[in-house]
Amino acid sequence: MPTNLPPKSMELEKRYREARRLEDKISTLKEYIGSIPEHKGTMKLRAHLRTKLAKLNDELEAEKNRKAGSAGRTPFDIKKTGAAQVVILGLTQSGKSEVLKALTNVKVEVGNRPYTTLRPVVGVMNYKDIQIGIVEAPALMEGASQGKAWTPQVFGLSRNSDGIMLLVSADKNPEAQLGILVNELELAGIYPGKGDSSRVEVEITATGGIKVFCLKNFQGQPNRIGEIAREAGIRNALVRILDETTEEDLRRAMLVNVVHKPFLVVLTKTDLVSAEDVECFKNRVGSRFKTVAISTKTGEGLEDLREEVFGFLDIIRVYPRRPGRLEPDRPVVLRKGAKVANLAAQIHTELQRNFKFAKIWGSSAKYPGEKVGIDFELGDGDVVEVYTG
Ligand SMILES: Nc1nc2c(ncn2[C@@H]2O[C@H](COP(=O)(O)OP(=O)(O)O)[C@@H](O)[C@H]2O)c(=O)[nH]1
Ligand SMILES: [Mg+2]
Repeated sequence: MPTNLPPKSMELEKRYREARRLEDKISTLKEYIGSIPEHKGTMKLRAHLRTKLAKLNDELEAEKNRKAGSAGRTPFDIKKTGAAQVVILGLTQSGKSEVLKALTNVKVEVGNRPYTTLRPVVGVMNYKDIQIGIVEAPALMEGASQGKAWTPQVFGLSRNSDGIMLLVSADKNPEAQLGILVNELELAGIYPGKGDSSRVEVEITATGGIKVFCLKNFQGQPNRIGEIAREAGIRNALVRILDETTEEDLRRAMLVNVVHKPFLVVLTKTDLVSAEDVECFKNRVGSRFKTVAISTKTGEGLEDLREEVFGFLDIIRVYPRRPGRLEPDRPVVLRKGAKVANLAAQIHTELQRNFKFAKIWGSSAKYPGEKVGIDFELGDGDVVEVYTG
């Protein structure tokens, strides 16, 4: 609490601290922020308080949702089913319900009317011994990130998912549809990319100024980092630049809570356009996103789609087998790049603690039953026996 604030701000700060109800906290915090003089010396405090305000608003929203839901839950509180969960996003009539039906055999209403699906609908896709949860989200509308209709919850669903399918119908300017979807997601801080890591991390600290790690990955002017931070109201922070990062990436990371999710673009209703149109779309979009073209009417591309839904999630299935047994157990789903250690930890911490060696069968084994250590990287479909001592 800086001492150079005017008495009015000090008074409001006290009222804010003493407020108990969430609504009161929010209203006094707003007044408090409004009362702080805007100059360089109060920039960090203001930024900090604005973040706090955003968090309180989120809490209030969650509380309201809890009260609104009949059994204390909203239709958007979807429990994860299966090894991973994928969300289907698209404008209305883009074929979302048809795709959900085709992938999961769940019964959903397919309508000629726009906006038939107002709540998320969940289905389960069985694929190669594992189950992947597929959720059809209500249609995304332009301006969605500004909070129209259900859309804040749709973004919540997307943030919590393991991957996002973007559906665009071939007969209605699919590139324009894709542009709207990607733009809306980016405004909501959801970017395409690997699920588990962002390229740049910004950790706000109390003192020490702006410290940068791995500057070599920064593609802009190094002296811009400090300026960008100041523009975002951040004076002290650890900035870790994990991979190639532009000034724009850094600015976003400092301004919004950015997450990265795998995106899969699905061109639907290909039966309504020519093969040329489909090729043209694939050529133009394929370099930016993984793209599959399908028709639920003719069944074209549906098998590819199932494969891609598994493929774009960057997961592998590993089959643990207890030593001495003939048959492996049910597969464990791990992130691509996972090691024997991750498998052992998933099965039982004991296995990891008392690990001696493992034996591997499958594509990543040099020969069947190869003996490997705890840091060995596993591949999809491997059978693994873990030995302890
Ligand atoms: N010709 C054709 N029509 C489709 C296809 N997929 C969906 N439709 C039609 O497009 C309309 C909207 O489909 P729906 O799955 O409800 O879209 P949603 O609003 O995104 O869930 C319906 O009239 C479907 O029959 C397709 O592959 N080919
Ligand atoms: Mg629908």
